Amino acid sequence: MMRKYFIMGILMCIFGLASGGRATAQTEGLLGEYYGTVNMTELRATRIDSQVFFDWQNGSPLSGLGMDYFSICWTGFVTPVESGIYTFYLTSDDGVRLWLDETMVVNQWKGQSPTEYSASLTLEAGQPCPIRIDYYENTGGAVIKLEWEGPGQTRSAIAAEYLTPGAGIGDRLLYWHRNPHNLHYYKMIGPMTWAAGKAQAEAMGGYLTTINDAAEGQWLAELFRPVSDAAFIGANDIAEEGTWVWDQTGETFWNGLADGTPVPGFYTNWNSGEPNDSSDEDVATIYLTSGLWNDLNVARERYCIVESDIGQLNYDGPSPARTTLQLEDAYEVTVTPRQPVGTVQYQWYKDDTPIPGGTLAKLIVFQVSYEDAGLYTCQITDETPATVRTRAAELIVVKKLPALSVTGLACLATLLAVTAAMRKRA
Ligand SMILES: [Ca+2]
Ligand SMILES: [Ca+2]
Ligand SMILES: [Ca+2]
Ligand SMILES: [Ca+2]
Repeated sequence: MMRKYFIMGILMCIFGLASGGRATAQTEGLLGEYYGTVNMTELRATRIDSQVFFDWQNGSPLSGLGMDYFSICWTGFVTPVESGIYTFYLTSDDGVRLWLDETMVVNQWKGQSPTEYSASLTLEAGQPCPIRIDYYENTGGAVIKLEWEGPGQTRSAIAAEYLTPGAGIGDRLLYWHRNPHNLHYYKMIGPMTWAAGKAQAEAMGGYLTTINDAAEGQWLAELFRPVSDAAFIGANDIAEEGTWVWDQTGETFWNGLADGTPVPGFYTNWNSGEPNDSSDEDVATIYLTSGLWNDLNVARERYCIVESDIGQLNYDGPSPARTTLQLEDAYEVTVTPRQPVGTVQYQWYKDDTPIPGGTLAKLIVFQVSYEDAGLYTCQITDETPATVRTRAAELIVVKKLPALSVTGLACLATLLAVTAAMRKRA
């Protein structure tokens, strides 16, 4: 068994930045994540864009993406050579948001013909400043242009030499998102009932989110607003009507209806007139547009926000997800962790049995046999420590088809002709 698995590592090309130094040529630009929906879900492609200065008109930004109904997130850093006040200009059709130095400075997430927005910020020479642009295209023309002007810099597109790619945000419905304020991880699942969301959250090592303060609620609303208007949180009064508890700890934080009282020390953010227990409502949602809360019936289905205090790992793959091979072909399957911390360890499994020596990102099985058909998963672990068992990739093995020779084809044609002639006579 051991001999059969040849494992190859993926060459990790690290383009190191000398401390405080500029990016090397290979990494200049911003990381663009291209999504197949206007909600920044269904990640279709990532690439480094040397500039964000596009007018796709009625076309598509890349193959695999439609002409309409897509969204893009660009992340990275902008590093000026002179200190001073810089003005950033965004021209967008349709919606756009801009973050500079982790602060949202443009929030125009709406359908619109090309419209210019701007924001100014003091930058220091040689200091990378985090930048992020969210963009979506509905229908018709599609434009997104990022420009700047500042000391010794006339208004122009930000050239690649001032840009360094970031890590991206990933798919909101596939990835865990780390909150830089409390270092917890969050993921959106669903839509489903509150009870189903609770069960899945616990299976993932988390819980339906406890919103501890305004900062956490606001961060969640900004993060998941593109996906949905509202999502379930851990608040509920299932056990006792009017006694609102957080599911994670069971602690009571609110007593009564809208005219009730908060338990001292707990944060609450009910919408006006809520909770109202209208026709029996025992679980709470957060409106992602405003951050306000509402109680809802347990039978309703919504997206659910999962919070995790333990490290969580994002990954792409395994790729390909499904492979059909003939006997003796070679099988290759790869997983790609995103933004792991420190050294990453891998262990591949076939049908839940560890594969000896299957300990790198890429698994290769030379000359597959029927016994190799099955489901392949990989346990990925980093130094957070976070660990995840990936989705499964399926391998199907079929009989080796003999190559048809010219003679064989000629015989077949003759046979068919003779059969047809005999049928006609009969
Ligand atoms: Ca448009
Ligand atoms: Ca929390
Ligand atoms: Ca209730
Ligand atoms: Ca309500």
